[in-house]
Amino acid sequence: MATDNSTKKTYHKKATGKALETVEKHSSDHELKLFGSCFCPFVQRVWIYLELKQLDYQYIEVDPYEKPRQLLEVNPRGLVPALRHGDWGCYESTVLMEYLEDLQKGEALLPSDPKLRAHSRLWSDHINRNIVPGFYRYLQAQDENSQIEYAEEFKEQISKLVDVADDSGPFFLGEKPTFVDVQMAPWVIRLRTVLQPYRGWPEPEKGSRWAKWVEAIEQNHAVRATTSTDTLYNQSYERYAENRPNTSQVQQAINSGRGLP
Ligand SMILES: N[C@@H](CCC(=O)N[C@@H](CS)C(=O)NCC(=O)O)C(=O)O
Repeated sequence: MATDNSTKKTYHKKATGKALETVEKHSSDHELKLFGSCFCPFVQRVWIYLELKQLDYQYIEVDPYEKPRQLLEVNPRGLVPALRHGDWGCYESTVLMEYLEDLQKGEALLPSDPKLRAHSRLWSDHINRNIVPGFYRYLQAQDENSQIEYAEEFKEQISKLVDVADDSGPFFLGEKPTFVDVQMAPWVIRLRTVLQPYRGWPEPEKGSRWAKWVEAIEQNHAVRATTSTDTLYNQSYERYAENRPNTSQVQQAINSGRGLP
């Protein structure tokens, strides 16, 4: 029997809420261009970075599954985020954050002490290697036993990060958000808007260090300025929650046990 896809939700192609206001503020032509997609957490990292540093830039919404020419010119792999700066371009969210840092404009988001910089890079690597794939593995799991198993693994990877965060916080290194907070923030937003409705992800335990961190991230002005309404994420991630075939390169990498693109 043919499947009825008429009630299925798919990804949004236009930001909503505060993120839309920010898109509109940054629609004029500028030599620094961020090619992004409103639902994408990797894009949101770079977008938060630009907002925290209060840099001038142009935001250009693209559909990464249609792969328009202007995206492919910067990133032949056709993934967002991609950044064009004058006649030069680059991609990969973590690399782009480092590039923006190296411009030495706006507030520094990597600490100046070499040891603290290494600490930040080490835990940023943990987020990319363990937390991000753990999120998708858990969300894409369809049977209950795997969901329980992957929920546990995901929680353990988050706990490792929280255990090495500054004791009083509220952010990873203390009072202000820095590199690691930005690496993590888009997935924190998607815990409440995606994992909670689809997988029953719990609210952080009241009074815990984790609760303090989540609240600080959710309230941060740059995070808010780049966040759409809850419905946008909820609907955009139904594809992952149902593990729908051909959802994305990330989804396929998880299904085949490969590293993320
Ligand atoms: N490792 C990349 C991942 C970027 C990524 O997977 N972006 C998704 C959107 S959230 C994409 O462009 N998908 C297009 C596709 O799957 O073809 C990064 O950190 O920038």
